[in-house]
Amino acid sequence: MSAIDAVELRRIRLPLVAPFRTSFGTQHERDVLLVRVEAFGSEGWGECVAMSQPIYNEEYVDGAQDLLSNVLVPAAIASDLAGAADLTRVLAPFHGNRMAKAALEMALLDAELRAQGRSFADALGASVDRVPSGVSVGIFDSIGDLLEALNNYLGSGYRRVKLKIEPGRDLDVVSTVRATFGDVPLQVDANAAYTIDDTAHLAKLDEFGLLLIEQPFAEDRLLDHARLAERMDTPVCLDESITSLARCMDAIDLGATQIVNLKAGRVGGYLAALEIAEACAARDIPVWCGGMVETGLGRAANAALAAHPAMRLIGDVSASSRFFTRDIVTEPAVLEDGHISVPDGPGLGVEVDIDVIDEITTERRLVHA
Ligand code: NPG
Repeated sequence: MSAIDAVELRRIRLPLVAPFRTSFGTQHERDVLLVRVEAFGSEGWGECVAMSQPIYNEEYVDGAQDLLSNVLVPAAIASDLAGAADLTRVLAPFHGNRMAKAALEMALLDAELRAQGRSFADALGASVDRVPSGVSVGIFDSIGDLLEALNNYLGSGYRRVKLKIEPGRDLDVVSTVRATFGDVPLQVDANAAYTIDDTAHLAKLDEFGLLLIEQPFAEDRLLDHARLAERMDTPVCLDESITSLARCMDAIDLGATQIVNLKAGRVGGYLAALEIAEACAARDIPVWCGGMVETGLGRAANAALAAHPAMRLIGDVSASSRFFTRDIVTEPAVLEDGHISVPDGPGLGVEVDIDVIDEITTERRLVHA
């Protein structure tokens, strides 16, 4: 008998409060694949962080949905799965597609932990009950609009700012933000928009006292990142390049990353993320929790991960209102005193608002055991 009774895949569309622009494109809404499982005698929800198109990494929602429906879910149902932690073994024959795998693992973990009356925070080794919140600010055409947005975020209490940069919108933007907001904790994210030829230009960012520069070069350019790190005082932090524990350890050993942005979806799930967090802590490499514009489900799980003691820098765990007017959970994450609370109820510790989900569902498929 399968540990999984049923899996439901739902596609929803959540409008964003404002367009979110990065060097790889502009998002106006979040197109999310939700996974609901009936397993281990309970129910659990997961969220796939892949984007509509393969512009952040190679995964995309249609692809994840197809793979989950036709390959991953049938394989998991047909397996002798012993628990959520066993999913990695069961899905090991299928290469890559970590965001798709992570979504199923998240739903199974939620179900299993609910059955045990245990929280994600407890399962992930969280050591605090709230985490300081950072905000990621997209690219703006007008510097005035950027400063106004930043002023609002800082006014509402965000503790750290991440600015998206791209060629032509970097030194001036950072310099103006520094001049306007003084020594606010600041970092930049390039989403792979530069090449090694931009090294001298990027090194000019050193004068602004940034916490880090995130992913300046393409995902597979580990050595180029190591070369940049030798030429810059600002710590280099990899995001897209960190796809697994092995890749992360290689990047550290090569000197390609002095700090790690950890995103559960990108590395295959919260359990793989925990392993990486622990390995980084053992090497004294600071880690922080990245964000992928998650719904209230992923936001709850990220808050739990961000509460791990290895998370030494402020992450992109923001209030739901940073991106959405309406969330799919009954108690969306709020910013209080610049912090987000770590849910402590069973599983994810948040409850879905099924009426909202029904209203914004664009596709639905149920796979029975
Ligand atoms: O706060 O959730 C958030 C967004 C943080 O900037 C952020 N995420 O490149 O890290 C990134 C970026 C991203 C968002 C990447 C969505 C991919 C999808």
